[in-house]
Amino acid sequence: KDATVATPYDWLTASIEVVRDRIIDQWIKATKEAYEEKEKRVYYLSLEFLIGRLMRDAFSNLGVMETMRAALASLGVDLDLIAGLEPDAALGNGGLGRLAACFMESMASLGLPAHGYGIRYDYGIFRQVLAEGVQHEVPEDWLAFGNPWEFERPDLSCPVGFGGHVEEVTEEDGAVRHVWHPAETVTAVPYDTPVVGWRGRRVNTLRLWSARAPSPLDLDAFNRGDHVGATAGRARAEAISRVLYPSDESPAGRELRLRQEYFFTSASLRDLMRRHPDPGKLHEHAAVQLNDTHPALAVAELMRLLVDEKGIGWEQAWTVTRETLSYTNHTLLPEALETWPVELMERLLPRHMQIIYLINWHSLQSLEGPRTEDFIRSVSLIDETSGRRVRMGHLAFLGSHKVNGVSALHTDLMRETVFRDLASLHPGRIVNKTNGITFRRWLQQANPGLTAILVDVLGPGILDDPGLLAGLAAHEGDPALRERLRAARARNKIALARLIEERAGTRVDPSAIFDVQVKRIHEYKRQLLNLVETAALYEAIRAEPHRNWTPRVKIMAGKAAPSYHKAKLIIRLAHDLGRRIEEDPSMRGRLKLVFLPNYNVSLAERIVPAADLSEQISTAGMEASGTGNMKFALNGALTIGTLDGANVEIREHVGPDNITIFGLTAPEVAIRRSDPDHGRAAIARSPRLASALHLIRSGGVSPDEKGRYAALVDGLSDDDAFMVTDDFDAYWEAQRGLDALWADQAAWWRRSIANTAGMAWFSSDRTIREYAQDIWRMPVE
Ligand code: 26Q
Repeated sequence: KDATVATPYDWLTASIEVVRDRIIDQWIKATKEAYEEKEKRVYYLSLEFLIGRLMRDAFSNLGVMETMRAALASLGVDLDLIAGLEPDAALGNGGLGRLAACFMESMASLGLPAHGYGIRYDYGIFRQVLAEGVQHEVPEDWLAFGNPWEFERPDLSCPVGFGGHVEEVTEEDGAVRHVWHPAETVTAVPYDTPVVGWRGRRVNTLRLWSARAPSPLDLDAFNRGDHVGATAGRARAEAISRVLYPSDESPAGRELRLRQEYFFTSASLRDLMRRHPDPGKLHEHAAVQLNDTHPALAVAELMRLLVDEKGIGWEQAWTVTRETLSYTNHTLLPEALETWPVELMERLLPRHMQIIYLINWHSLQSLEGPRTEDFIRSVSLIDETSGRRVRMGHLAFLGSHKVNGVSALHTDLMRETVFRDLASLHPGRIVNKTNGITFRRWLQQANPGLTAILVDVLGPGILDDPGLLAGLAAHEGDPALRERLRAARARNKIALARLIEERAGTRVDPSAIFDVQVKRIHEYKRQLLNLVETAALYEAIRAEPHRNWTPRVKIMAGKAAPSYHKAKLIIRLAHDLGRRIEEDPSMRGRLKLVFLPNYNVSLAERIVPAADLSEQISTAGMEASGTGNMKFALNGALTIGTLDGANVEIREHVGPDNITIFGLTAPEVAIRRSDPDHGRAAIARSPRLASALHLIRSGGVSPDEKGRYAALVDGLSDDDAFMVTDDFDAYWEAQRGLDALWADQAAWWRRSIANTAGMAWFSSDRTIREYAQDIWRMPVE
């Protein structure tokens, strides 16, 4: 296009294509080197990659940001403006998907030969639109204007079968071979996206599969005049990669989901096996990491490929499979553990079901000594409690040489709960790999102001070695540094205030505490605890309007799963309570509550650097790790949180005086749960809690529908499974302690500095080094 007719979007595409062409040489080199040197490679299988925007990442990692900025400026184009037009690649729900994206960046930055495998969804996580606090889901058409980052590779397409039957063929030597005759075939077409490491160190590949019908058109049907039927097969096949399932933490047992899981697992395994010609030695050349149970069918599929298609004996195939695969668990919530009805599995994947039975038989066969019925039931691959279902976590566990938790606490709980009996049979299989985040995106790109100060104080080495951040501790009492940090934060807060005005239509005071809770909406994450405390604070300020209240802006954001009614009601409560506060003149300059719509990676990049306080208040024992907690602490926000997930380790690294911990511990939660009356008792003990709940329950924030929150509040007396009531008083006290701390800015900033200084260990580079050493058995610098 000529510059006179080019839109800003065209400039974006052009900028990406210019830089993209420089990536390709490096990219081809990396592919070739790995092939020639026969390096071991790692394959990260994940149904989610929540990468967000790619342009800033690629420009910054290649070191061409300033060159591009200047070049564009000379053409009259503002780089920041066009960067804001790039759509988020939002192919994930939350933490699990974002972790996969951070890992891809770290693997490239560490020079590891790595491939990500997933699905190229036409529609990523839905766009959240709020109408009077009610969430509506709108399709996220991220590919509408094309995607300059991806390369279609039709030459590498791969057929994936479904359904049909299994034939037993007896060979001349009497051996029985199984031949699966699928009733249906779908073609998996790969799309490759380059993943650029820091300083262009290495360019790896994210390969996402798109589903195509092998034959796009049934011409016979068309010629008969059946114009709809002629493309029906195509619609069915292509539905597989149409849309990401938006339920985080609670598997909706839908057939299409199982089809997605098998589709990408099968295509990925077959694709990677092409690269390693000797299947009997696959484990020496390939490490395959399963991101949760979503690709757990890899266990059965790899066995099928080795035994049925490559003719390898069962025992050897089982060794190769186990030595190749490893599995990361991300949750212990019982309702989130994936299981599939045997009947569905038999219909969709008949050969895999046979293999699963065989694996189970071998596993149960090898049990030694007398075992109780309960023990056998608990280690079986088949759950028989309500209909017969395949336990995908158990399948992934048995088929892996290492199974990891994502924080120290979560790993301990894995050993004690879901996998207790399996772990006793396979000691040493469960290991801990605490999550991390890429500092390139979450510090350097998201917070250039803070980064510049860190470079100035600690030297440019911090860009390459986060360990040097520890040097900041020596400056914790330096008033000049504190002032620079405060000014940088103030600029980020002003920018966020502007965004809040644009998107939520309300003005916030950048000099107030920015108190932030942003994450998926879930009962265990306890946004409700935050809202009840906000209601209590509202009442306290009303009761004593002339006291010197510390000004606070509570900022919340997050999506609710479309069918999760309670989560949607919590969003609505945030909206209603926020409005009530807004309408009350006595709250002005004291309290504000805003809920920002459509939380995503790009919004997180603007919120995190502007936060003073980070809310990490899940019911102890329920948040596997959390990674938002790390992003905030790295950027100098103080944390108020429970002893849950990675909060426990954050406390160890930043020091217990520099984090505000409150509430029941995981073992205390377990004990308290056994008292059926704990909720009612906690409310009776706390007049402040009772009053705040009454305000909400009686229509105090919803005068147009007084009963709107009745069931939500009553649930807290009857069955407060998430300990909102039990932790309320401790949370309130912790918050008031932070109010007092804010008044002593020197003390606040000493803590903030200690946070940034102590967070180096949470770099995903550290996490990936640990995976490489202990799980993948690959060399890394
Ligand atoms: C499963 C089956 C069917 C449909 C959907 C799902 C599904 C989808 C997404 C189940 C779970 C998820 C996502 C889980 C998740 O994000 N877990 C988070 O993982 C982070 C990275 O380890 C942790 O930090 C968080 O604590 C954990 O909640």
